[in-house]
Amino acid sequence: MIRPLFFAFLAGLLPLLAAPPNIVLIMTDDQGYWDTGISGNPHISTPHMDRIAREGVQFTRFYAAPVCAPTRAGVMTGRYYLRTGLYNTRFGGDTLGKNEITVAQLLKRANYRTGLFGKWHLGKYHGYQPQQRGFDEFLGHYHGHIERYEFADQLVHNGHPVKTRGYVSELFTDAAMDFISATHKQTDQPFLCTLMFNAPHSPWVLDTSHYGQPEGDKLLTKYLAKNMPIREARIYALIERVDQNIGRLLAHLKTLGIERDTLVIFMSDNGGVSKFWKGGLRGNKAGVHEGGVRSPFYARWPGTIPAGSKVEAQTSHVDLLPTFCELAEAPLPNDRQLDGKSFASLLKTGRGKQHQPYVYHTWDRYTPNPDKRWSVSDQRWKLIGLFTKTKPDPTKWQLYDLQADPGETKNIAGQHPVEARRLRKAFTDWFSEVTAGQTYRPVPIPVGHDMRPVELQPSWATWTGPHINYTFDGYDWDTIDSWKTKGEQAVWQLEVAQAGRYAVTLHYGCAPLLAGGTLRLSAKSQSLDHKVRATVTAEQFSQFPAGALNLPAGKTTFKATIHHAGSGEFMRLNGIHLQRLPNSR
Ligand SMILES: [Ca+2]
Repeated sequence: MIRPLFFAFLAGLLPLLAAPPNIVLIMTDDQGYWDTGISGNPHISTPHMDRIAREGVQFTRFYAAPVCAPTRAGVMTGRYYLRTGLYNTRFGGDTLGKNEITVAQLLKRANYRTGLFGKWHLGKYHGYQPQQRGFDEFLGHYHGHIERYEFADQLVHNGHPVKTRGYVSELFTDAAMDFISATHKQTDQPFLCTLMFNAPHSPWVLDTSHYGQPEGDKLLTKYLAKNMPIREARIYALIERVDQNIGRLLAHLKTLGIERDTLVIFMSDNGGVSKFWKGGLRGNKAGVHEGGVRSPFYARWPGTIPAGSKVEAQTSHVDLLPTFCELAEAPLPNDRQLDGKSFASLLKTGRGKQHQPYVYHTWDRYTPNPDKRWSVSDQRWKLIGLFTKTKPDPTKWQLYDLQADPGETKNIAGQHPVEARRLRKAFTDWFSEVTAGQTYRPVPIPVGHDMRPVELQPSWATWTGPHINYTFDGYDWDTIDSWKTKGEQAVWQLEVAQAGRYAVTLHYGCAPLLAGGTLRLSAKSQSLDHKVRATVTAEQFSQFPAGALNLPAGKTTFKATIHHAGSGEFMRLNGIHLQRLPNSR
């Protein structure tokens, strides 16, 4: 009798003795809750995403934020984005505050090796880049999206621009697989591998090929044959292209013999943009209805998570950090409020009916606003408010019983005023707390930390004048344009690391007949003038050295002003590069 008892005792200890798992976090970009086969979608084929759910657990009420960067901020910090200084997906507001601590930093302290492959979208300048926020290895892009998916543009490796070839979903997967192999074979460390696909975000580019029919075209042909609009067919094809790569990654873990030591999570970063089949959910990305915020969430850890299980408790992207820290035995930061709560026990048991008492959403591109586009849900009820112009208008609130009506079709706010008031109070209490002390302005651009040029991007500027305009065209391709008259101006806030002389290089296009104006560049009391030159056409951006300015250390305002107007549109300014000159003090 002693022996079985003894072994039972040992078996009971085993989970306690188990080493912290490797963690592979796979995130897609703009994939809807409904864009997988296992969600019931009869049109899309996602066998490997489905397999993660089938061999593990599916969380049916897992919430991201309505848009990209807020979710990523929440995943990285365990805190709602409004606490982190981040408030936008553009205009420099897509920068994670410097005092935030990321899950990668915390897991590194627990001996994890950390990698991020793909989209970051939490800051591009010195001090804000992934390798400076806890990632040992980063290959990917800083911004919300890129333009070229094959021979991808805007990619960087640990702070340095790089050239790559091949299709971007394969490239990021290869990088993740190589990171996993190297960590497994060359170190005795566990790893956190975050694979952040930029697909299926717009501009919905599939592979091209010099030879034969590329894989993306095959998938596109398949989906077009189902009589869906080309936009939807592209999105489905992009998702299946990601799915193929998830298949390669899962096979790689098996080949290395580390499947049972590795937790694999699949999720999206906000609601879906596809509209062809939505499984009865309402809304899309950027909204606060379920379709805007509910994300697929599948997790597999063979031998630990019971296969085929489902968790219906509402959980949030902010729960990932505390969950990972619990699994990694990494202490949580004790000097700040976390919003997330570990769901490690829900993962391990594959069961759970309650987790987060409330999940909150709000999204307004420019200024966080407690009366515009907000929602709060508990396990059963959800209250939504939209676009009140002046003061809160409770008669416009929408209340849904998510258990009876997950499609949010019947507004029952009138029948349940007590629930509506309770939820509104929970939301406003939360909003006041997470926004306390925040200013929501772009951080000043760090300049002069090393000798490399720093680009002052159009989207980080503020601009004034009757004609001047900003054109969003994919971050690195944005311009300040349409300006015409003397005094029209773009302004950047800088934080100069080291006083010195800085070369100023302008990147712009200017139609031949419109050249000849003068741009004045100034910082503090100095300025230099640049006579605008023609390019072949305004959409061709060339580099023009404009001279040098002395910049003092610390905060400085840098201005580009029309000093003499030309004969029409002044220029399309794509960026200004500042480069510290050698031996300058
Ligand atoms: Ca997104």
